[in-house]
Amino acid sequence: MALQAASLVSSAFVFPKEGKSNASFKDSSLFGVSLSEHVKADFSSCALKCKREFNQGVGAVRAQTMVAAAPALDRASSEGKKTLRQGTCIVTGASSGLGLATAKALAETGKWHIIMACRNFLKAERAAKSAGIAKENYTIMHLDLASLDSVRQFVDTFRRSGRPLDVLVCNAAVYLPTAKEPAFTAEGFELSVGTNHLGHFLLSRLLLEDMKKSDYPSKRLIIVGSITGNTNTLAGNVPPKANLGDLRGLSGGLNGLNRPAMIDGAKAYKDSKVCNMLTMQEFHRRLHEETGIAFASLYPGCIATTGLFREHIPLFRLLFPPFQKYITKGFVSEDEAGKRLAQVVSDPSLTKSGVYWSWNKHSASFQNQLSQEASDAEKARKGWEISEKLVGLV
Ligand code: NDP
Ligand code: PMR
Repeated sequence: MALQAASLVSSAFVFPKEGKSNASFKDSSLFGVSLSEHVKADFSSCALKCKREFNQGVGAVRAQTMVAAAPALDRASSEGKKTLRQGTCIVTGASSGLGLATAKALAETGKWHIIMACRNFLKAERAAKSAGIAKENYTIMHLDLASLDSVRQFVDTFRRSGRPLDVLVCNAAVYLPTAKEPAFTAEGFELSVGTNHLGHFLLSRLLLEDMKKSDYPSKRLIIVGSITGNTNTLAGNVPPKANLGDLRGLSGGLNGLNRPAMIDGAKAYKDSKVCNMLTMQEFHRRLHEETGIAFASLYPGCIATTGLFREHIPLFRLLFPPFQKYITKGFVSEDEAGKRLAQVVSDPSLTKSGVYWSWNKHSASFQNQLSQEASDAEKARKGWEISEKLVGLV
């Protein structure tokens, strides 16, 4: 059953015309050039490892204390002026890279309490300490997006903390470009789509109820996208290209048909980013008016030094940062990218809903254009409905 579900998802994000790249995981590639016989990681133990870390995390999570929710606007007694209470922002995958830098940037303002939603509690604690985030400005809660049980448990733990939820940032992701065999989530979904899209889909759908209850004046739900999922860009045209096709794999899969043996790791990542960007827009269409929540996605720039590339071959990790710095000029530091995402969380000028934010070479934000596929309203609707079945919401 689980394996069947896995193939349902992987097949969903495969386009029939690109069948050859779906037949198996491709050789390792460096800047799009195929390289074989390099060191390959064994991903099959990943889901088990996540599960172990999940169990370790639960004890720590139970140690969280209850916090009474304050109204969003306090009347400052002396001047009679209204002041905004500290907001609560959940950031998934805040133990490294963009998520950590965002947590740091938000915490430094003193305006935010960050819930660092992480699969590895100890790593997150060390990361928060070494980033110099003040203790009173963050709480670590265990979340393994590769397990829907863990997602539900996280929501439960968060609710028991008594904090209001003002902003949710769906940031965590895995990228498995060199895998020869597919890896799976606890429920048997392909690991990158399962983690990056389905885990976040369930999380954000459940936490929407909490956000609705918050009285914070500028509530936002942000799902991190990427340029490589957008085929209207040069970066998005580096093979294998993102392509969800007509979602027939997913719908066919629901009936137990259409099960490919393998999927392509890099394509699965890019497809998962398309799903992230489509989900944001579908949220906007269905729920912005009713809830007032601003739904947004973004491409923060190429943060070529993060852990995202940890499974890539060493030569790629060596050359990718200078390639992005000096050739494409798309490079941004983790700090700069963190400030960008922090703007989407709290900048008063970035309140528009349904937007995919990007930054120009002067680091000024602008509303960017998504590719045709990543802005396909019908695909967004269909993907939403299929995803809610897969994660057990309907
Ligand atoms: P990192 O690998 O540094 O960070 C990813 C985070 O996700 C880590 O904290 C990781 O946890 C966490 N994570 C992975 N799997 C799970 C899981 N199952 N449950 C919970 N958390 C998990 O990469 P980046 O900072 O680069 O990536 C952050 C976001 O930015 C992603 O959405 C990525 O797609 C996006 N992005 C990145 C770009 C880049 O150039 N780097 C460009 C465009 C978008 P752990 O620390 O335990 O491994
Ligand atoms: Mg790219 C033109 C600019 C540009 C930008 C902004 C990126 C971003 N890339 C660009 C161009 C190119 N890349 C070109 C011309 C090539 C072929 C030589 C190229 C190759 C390449 C590879 C092999 N690029 C990559 C890879 C990866 O493995 C990364 C990836 O696709 O991860 C999914 C990647 C990326 N390039 C980017 C960005 C932001 C990434 C990684 C992260 C992501 O999309 O989330």
